[in-house]
Amino acid sequence: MAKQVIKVPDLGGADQVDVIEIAVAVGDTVAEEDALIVVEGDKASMDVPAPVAGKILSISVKEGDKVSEGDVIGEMETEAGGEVAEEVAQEAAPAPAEAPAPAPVVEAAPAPAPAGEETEEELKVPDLGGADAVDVIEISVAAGDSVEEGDALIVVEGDKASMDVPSSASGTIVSLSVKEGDKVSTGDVIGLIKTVSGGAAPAPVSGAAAPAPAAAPAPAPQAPAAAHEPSAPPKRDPHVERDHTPSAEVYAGPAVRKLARELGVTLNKVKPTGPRNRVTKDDLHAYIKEQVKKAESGAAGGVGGGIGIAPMPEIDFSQFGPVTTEPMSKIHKITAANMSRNWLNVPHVTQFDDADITELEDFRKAMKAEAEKRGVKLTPVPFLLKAAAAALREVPSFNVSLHNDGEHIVKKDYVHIGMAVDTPKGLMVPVIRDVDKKGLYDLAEEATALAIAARDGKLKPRDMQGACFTISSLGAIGGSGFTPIVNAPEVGILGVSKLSVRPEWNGKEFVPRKMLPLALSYDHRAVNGGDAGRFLTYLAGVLADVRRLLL
Ligand code: CAO
Repeated sequence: MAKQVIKVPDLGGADQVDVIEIAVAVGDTVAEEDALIVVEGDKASMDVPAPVAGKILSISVKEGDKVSEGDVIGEMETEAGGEVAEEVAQEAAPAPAEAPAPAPVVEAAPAPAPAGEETEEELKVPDLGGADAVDVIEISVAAGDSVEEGDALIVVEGDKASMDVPSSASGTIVSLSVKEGDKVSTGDVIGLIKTVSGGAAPAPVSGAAAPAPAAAPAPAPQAPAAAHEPSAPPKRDPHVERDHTPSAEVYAGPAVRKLARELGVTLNKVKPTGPRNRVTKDDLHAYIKEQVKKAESGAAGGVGGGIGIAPMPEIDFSQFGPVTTEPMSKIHKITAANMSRNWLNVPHVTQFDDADITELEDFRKAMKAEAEKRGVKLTPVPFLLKAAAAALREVPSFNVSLHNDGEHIVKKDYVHIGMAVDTPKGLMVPVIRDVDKKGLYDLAEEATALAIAARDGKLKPRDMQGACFTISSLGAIGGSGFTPIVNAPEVGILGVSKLSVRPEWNGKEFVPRKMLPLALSYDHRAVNGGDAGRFLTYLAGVLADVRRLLL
């Protein structure tokens, strides 16, 4: 048994790469080539494999650290002698000066074009660090795209690493010769790029792979793809099949990792569908879509879990006393979803006022007998409907809906008003059409019929559609005020509470008056406070003197 110091091997010229994953723990037994850590540079991520089999004694790096070639990763207990760490460095290090230089892809370079002249040149796969026939797993550009030198063209993947293949020049992509799923090797043509010459020859892709002028000296021996840190896996044969566990749990290319970081997604939560359980960009998009959907349904009807909203904890209420759990009615569930949606989407403001309905009540009582003869119950509700209709005509900015495109307002030239009805199955809001054109008796009759239909469960969907505004009257039940929730896409709702007789100052003395508490909630995106003030003042004025309806 010997203790071995494990060091970061040659990173293909890359320096200060991020440790994005620690794939082992102290005490783990690993086979030679098992991933110890995963590092990521600007263009590629790669596993750093164990140089020998053994047991992890210590780990000197952690996620987020930056490492370079030769940095100590940790220590291993191995069967072998003490030379292993050195061997790794030898094996992975750049070829010594006297060693044969890596065979460069030498091609005749185009003669330097005069400044400003457009030329087309081939984009080729650079030195892949000995890898051959690697998979094209992503095409990052399309014909017509403008790219800068160094921008990723495609992402390729071998057995041990994935890497971006960067553009060797700045220009416009003319065509692509590869597609996802193809296999490419060093020197294969990726496509054509149109460049505008500044008078100098295009920059080489890399010392080893870029076309070099025929007359130019052979590039100095160096690690593969040094210009594209760390685009090549270590020289240790990266194509030997080996177990990726546990790093395989999050197996993704650098572009996907980058996107995941930008979106704040933890990659191991994403279901991989790519080859060898690779997380693809599509997987990431599917995950985000799913999360958004979840968040929306949480916001719409669930009990929390919307974007940025902590979900409600699950509580076992039986620990506090006896409970029974019953299913919610369909109406209750729909109401809950709508309320959440409206509460979260609509910036609410609620304005309050009291309408002096002393005279209205006198008139209503005076007309009660006549109404009954007609088979109609004259409550305050028909008066409220009529007054709201008049206010909607008077202040038309309340008779609108916000268009879904966020850029238009839909103005309505009809006045349909919803009336909240409390039913044993839940809240229902039937709609009375053309309220502005109907008389009080008709409204009273229709309101009663709709309330009965709602309580009997006989409303049809159409009976509950098309309202411009809603009235929610809790007057018969009680309470001195409440803040109703706007029933979007309407932009206003009137909450009516129980009238009370109060001493009001008439300029000379306090006199008893019947005051009706009103609360007007409105969507502040559609309606401004001034209009809301005018609307409620006008409505209260109509209720205070119903003769105004005649004007
Ligand atoms: N103050 C004092 N008394 C009032 C009143 C008020 N604001 N509004 C109504 N009343 C009186 C009525 O005059 C009637 O008394 P009389 O029989 O002596 O005339 C009594 O209360 C009962 O009225 P009603 O309920 O039969 O009829 P209505 O027209 O007042 O209301 C309806 C109809 C459908 C609006 C009502 O029955 C209802 O369901 N209200 C609940 C609405 C609701 O749930 N809103 C909350 C929505 S958000 O959760």
